Amino acid sequence: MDCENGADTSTSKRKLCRLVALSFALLCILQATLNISLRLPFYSSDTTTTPDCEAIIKNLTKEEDIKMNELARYIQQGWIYFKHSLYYVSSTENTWNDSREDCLQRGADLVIINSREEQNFIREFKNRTWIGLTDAEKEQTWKWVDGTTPTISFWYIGEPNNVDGGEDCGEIYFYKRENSWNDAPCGRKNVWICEKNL
Ligand SMILES: *[C@@H]1O[C@H](CO)[C@@H](O)[C@H](O)[C@H]1NC(C)=O
Ligand SMILES: *[C@@H]1O[C@H](CO)[C@@H](O)[C@H](O)[C@H]1NC(C)=O
Ligand SMILES: *[C@@H]1O[C@H](CO)[C@@H](O)[C@H](O)[C@H]1NC(C)=O
Ligand SMILES: [Ca+2]
Ligand SMILES: [Ca+2]
Ligand SMILES: [Ca+2]
Repeated sequence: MDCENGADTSTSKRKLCRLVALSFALLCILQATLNISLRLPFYSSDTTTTPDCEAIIKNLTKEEDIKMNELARYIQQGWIYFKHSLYYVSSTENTWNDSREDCLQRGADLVIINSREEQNFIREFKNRTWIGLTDAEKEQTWKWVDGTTPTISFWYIGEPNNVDGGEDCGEIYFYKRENSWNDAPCGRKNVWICEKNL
């Protein structure tokens, strides 16, 4: 990977190149730790361009090496990698607040859904799950746990409906449908999903 030299001196290009290198390294670690053979669609037809995992890992800077070790640890603990984030699905159920607290203690936060792809990825877990969405601060003003307003949303028809004035926490309820979000009482106990951005 020709990251450092050539005409590409602009920072964003270099950043992108670094990101690609890190993604390769991550795949290498996935391959090593899970002992699986990843068949990358864009490499399968041309084996000569398959990244040399050992060489790439040896070439990582110290900072990147620490980062990769951290990633490997998350993956060994059962986190799942998808599009530059790691996801953790709880094996127990808890209230929205306690679920969020668990995510924070894991160095993450409740999942923030930023795209249709991510929404459909989360639905694949096929469970009723808390997401990082709440209108507890101001009724009907929905905010993600990072304080942002949703740019894309997937409410089920008729939701959010704030039943009995007591539904301030977002969940994936009707996961069989793309539009699957519901507002539920925060004290309900659900499975939860944490997301750690990389
Ligand atoms: C590792 O770094 C050296 C020196 O920067 C470079 O020549 C080589 O191509 C790199 N190897 C890989 C696999 O990135
Ligand atoms: C949903 O979560 C509950 C609670 O952990 C679990 O018992 C159940 O098996 C899960 N369902 C699926 C489809 O994973
Ligand atoms: C959740 O936590 C917030 C802040 O820590 C608190 O203000 C709120 O009362 C809690 N809600 C519930 C339902 O426990
Ligand atoms: Ca996200
Ligand atoms: Ca509400
Ligand atoms: Ca509702």
